[in-house]
Amino acid sequence: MKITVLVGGVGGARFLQGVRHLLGSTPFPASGSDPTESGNSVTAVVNVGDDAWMHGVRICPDLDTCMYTLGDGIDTERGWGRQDETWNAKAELAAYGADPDWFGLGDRDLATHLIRTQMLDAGYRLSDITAALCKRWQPGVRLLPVTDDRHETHVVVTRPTEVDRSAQEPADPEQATSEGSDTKVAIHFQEWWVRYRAGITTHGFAQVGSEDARPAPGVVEAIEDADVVLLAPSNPVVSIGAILSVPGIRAALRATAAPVVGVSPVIGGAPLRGMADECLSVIGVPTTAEAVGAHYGARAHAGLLDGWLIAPEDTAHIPGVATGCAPLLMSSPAATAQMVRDACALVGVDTPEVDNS
Ligand code: FO1
Repeated sequence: MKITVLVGGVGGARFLQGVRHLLGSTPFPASGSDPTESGNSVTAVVNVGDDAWMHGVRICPDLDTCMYTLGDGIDTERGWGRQDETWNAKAELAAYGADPDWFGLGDRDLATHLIRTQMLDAGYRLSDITAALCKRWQPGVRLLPVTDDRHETHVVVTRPTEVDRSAQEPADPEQATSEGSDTKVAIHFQEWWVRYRAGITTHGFAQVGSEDARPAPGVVEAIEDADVVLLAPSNPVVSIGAILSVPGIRAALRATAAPVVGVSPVIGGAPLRGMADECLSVIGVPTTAEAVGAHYGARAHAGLLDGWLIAPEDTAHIPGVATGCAPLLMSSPAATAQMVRDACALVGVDTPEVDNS
């Protein structure tokens, strides 16, 4: 059986643990290996919108969160970065006054970014680099960046003015307006998310990088050849939305013979973690299971979904989409595996019984 999953960071990684629990670890298809030996293969198409250059290294938060989580190297408390982490390099950078000082660059994590940056400098593609890093971590599923091209999520905000305007008459009235609170700037998603915690006036999101970003090798095939495609309960705007914004992805999802099923990231009208509600309100989508499902849309009506799995606390009626209820708390890989099973069943795809032992 072949399952392909579109995932973001923390929620996506936990969801992949459930898919792996359901189908068992699938061989990481080194070139030429037959991933169908066990009859099963799991491919994760991972968001790269969070990716950023910081302190001269390339950081890929969602790929690393999936790799560390599935490879048992994640700090489970934070949900990102390495367990048993230290922050010496971060402290030394701050001592030099190096910006940014608001981003948590861990010493162990830094090794991953150094390897990735060296390989990028040597001309390797991100998808090849990810496969190389996964040789160490053995995630048990194939992790593919949605694109090898730069496709960062930037956020249009009104940056809070550093100057406390009540305390100072601006010397130059012009300067006052130029620093006025109505100045819109685009900042990187990481600054919006980590430095400002989405707590500033936000006008919209934009994908920045190569105008002609293309799906990474294997991504379209993984969508076309799947028995089922799942949209993980990741942030529908800056994770799933950023994946869908890569030219060619939507077309592949609408064309695949595999049913496409989404799992609601909203439970009881609120997101489980992260700031999906802030992101949804920026694009004018209510934070409800029904609104998010309608935002993805029914494949029968120019959208993407054949099925939409929601929590018992919620309701959703989306014409053309088979909607079902199941507990959506990813409290363990076995519980998540049951969610995956329920999502597949929604569109008539049989999967093995969940091993709860
Ligand atoms: N998230 C934070 O809230 N604070 C951080 O300092 C931080 C550092 C960080 C370093 C590496 C990495 O791979 C992820 C990191 N994250 C941090 C998470 C990151 O911002 C993710 O993009 C978001 O959590 C959304 O997935």
